[in-house]
Amino acid sequence: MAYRVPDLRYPYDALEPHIDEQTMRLHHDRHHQAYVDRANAALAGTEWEDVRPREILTRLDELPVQLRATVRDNAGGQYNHCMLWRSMSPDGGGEPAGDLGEAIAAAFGSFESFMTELKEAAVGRFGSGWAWLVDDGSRLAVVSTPNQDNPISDGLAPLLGLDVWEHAYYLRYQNRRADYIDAWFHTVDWGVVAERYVEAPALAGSVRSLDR
Ligand code: MN3
Repeated sequence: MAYRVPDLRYPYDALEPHIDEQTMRLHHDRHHQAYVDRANAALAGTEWEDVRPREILTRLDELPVQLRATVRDNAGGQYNHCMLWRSMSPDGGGEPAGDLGEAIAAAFGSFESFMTELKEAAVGRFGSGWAWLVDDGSRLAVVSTPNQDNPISDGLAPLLGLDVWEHAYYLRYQNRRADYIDAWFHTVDWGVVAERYVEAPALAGSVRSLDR
């Protein structure tokens, strides 16, 4: 049951002008595929090859030490990018309503304050990594991670991830990471994020119950 790169649910050019077609092709077909290939090569023939990336990322300490760094980076790359493609949409943007909208307002004061905080975390991430909206089981927060680390390894349920590796934006935005982030907000599918929010308490609880 090797990992695979899922097809996009929209055409490569569907997120224009915010995210350009060439970036989507390279990011999805080449960069994501490379994480999948490296994860599969590392996991093949081990007792971990049928374990889903999400679970592996909560059990990194249990991996054989010679596999750990490679699997952390590349199972992380698989999980993070699968989340990313699903949480973007040509019909994205705006702001969330309902329970998620209320939870964001409760945690950050307003949706605008949340966007500011996520952007600051994303701009402030030195080098390559991600900024995240997470649920710790009781409240929402913004965190950032280096490389392909996912907050789930720290017991936090990831609701939305923003990729700030240069491969995510350099072709169109060059060094203007902040401009890319402003544009990316127009692609966020808040319906998908709201579904994750519904599942998050159980996820955060199950992560905590691993007692790590
Ligand atoms: Mn990426």
